[in-house]
Amino acid sequence: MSSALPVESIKSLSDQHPKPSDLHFQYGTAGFRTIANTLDSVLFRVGIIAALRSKRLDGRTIGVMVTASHNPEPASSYDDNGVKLVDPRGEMLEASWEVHATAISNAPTSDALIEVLQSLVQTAKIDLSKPANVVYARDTRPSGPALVAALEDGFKAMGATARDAGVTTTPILHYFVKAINTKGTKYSYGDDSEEGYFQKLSNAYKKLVAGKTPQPPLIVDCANGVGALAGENLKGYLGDALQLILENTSTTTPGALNNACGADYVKTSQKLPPSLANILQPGQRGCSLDGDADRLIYFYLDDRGVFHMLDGDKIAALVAAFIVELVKVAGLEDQIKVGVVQTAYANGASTKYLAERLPVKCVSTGVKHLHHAAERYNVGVYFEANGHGTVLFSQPTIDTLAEYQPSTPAQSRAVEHLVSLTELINQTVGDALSDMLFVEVVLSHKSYNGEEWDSLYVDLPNRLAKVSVPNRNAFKTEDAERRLVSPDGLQSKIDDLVNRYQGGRSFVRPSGTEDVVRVYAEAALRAQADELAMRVAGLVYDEAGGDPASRPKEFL
Ligand code: G16
Repeated sequence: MSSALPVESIKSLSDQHPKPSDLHFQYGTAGFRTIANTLDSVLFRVGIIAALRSKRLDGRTIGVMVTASHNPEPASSYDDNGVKLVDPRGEMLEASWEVHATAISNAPTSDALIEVLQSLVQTAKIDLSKPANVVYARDTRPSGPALVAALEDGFKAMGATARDAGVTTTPILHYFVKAINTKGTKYSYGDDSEEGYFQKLSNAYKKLVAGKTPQPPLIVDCANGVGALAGENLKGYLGDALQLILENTSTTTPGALNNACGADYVKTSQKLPPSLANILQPGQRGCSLDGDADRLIYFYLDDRGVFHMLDGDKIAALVAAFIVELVKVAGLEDQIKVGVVQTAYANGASTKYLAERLPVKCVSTGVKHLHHAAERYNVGVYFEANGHGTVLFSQPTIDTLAEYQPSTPAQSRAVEHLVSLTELINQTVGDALSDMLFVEVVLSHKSYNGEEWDSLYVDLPNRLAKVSVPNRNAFKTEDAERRLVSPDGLQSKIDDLVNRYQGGRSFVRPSGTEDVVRVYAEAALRAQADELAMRVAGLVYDEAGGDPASRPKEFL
């Protein structure tokens, strides 16, 4: 193996993937994400970055996922796509490499690219004689295959050994990365195949619900995305243990992905996907995945047919309380401390409910922030209100569970359940299918229907809005994104508005995945939450210097 960069092969392939001169790329909250037909050079370069990252980590396998998750896929050339890198334990790319990825993606020419790469090799002390191993996958977007071809050219340029995991969900790709890197060790995460993943989840689920009355069938809105394929697979492994009714499974219909369906639609519009209107019956549970199946939102219709949403906050409350109870029954309260991590989007009522029972921490939006904060607890439960989340069991906690000698049958059952939960939960990243099974386990143990789960606490009415602005980077935040530091003076105007609403709370932050600024507001009454959101959005619009002619009417 050569110990120098393969300059000629990088150059000649890079010339086939030129960077558009007028664009600036940024590795953000969810990797690179923008209009698909501008991403060719980015994908090629991500192939190179993945290979270098693997070499830097002694040849450990790095993951690459091509997806734009919940973003729309209009049937036009303006559909979004994206790509993100996964580090060896299945977690998001280390922050310092996000900066390298951004610099590499913006080198204007092939020669400039070589220069940036050379400098990275030096500063990051990369031993180029090490092997490079990568595993990659994509979601169902039509733009995926061409982008994957560019990515493969990046691997080829570096001589990396790359395994194609095909079309699969983001969480399955994360699972693969961890499974490959722990293979044959005492920390083996599971077999590095889809079969291994589905077996692991379904076996754990079956153990956890053994002896319980089977749950009524569950309607699953697959967002017309890759979750439909994984859901179909999972159904087969679950057999009679849980009946899944998969809806919105049109993975090949142009423009159908995330369109009026999926977790983001349900969370943002607070409505049932119209496609489920004649399917979901009063009293029945349903849930929505997003386009790459890493988010989950539940819902139900009450007796009067009124829609109720059970979002990431409600999931956190349900599962955290269940884990705390198991730890207590097991007699491990003193050794295993459970904590919860949320973001500013968490409903104020959920934070109050959780904080009365557990330590709760608020961090900035973005899985990496939540994941790292959750790692500080023995058992860290993290969920974003948008339905992205998971539970992390620290290695010492897993060891404690393995070594513990229960003294009663009840203790022993509780420990067995906790061990099964460590198998059921995809601890690498939020996983809609794994989370869905976890929720079903808790509902089954507690004999809760949707309404009983919902009654754990009452959500404060809230509203999300987004505002298109000429430059979202002009918006800078502090205090876990709860306050703006720029544009100058805007936060005090928001404070003045918020003070006029009973139970009012609102914040503004630039999105990391879309070219917009997001606005969140909550208040004691629904009409007030809506009004506050619209008024704050109006302030944002004015402050950002948007064209008055395009000022949205409802903001006036
Ligand atoms: C990604 C991130 C999430 C984040 C979401 C929206 O989700 O992984 O942590 O909440 O984007 O981020 P923003 O408000 O900055 O656009 P996904 O499901 O799109 O990968």
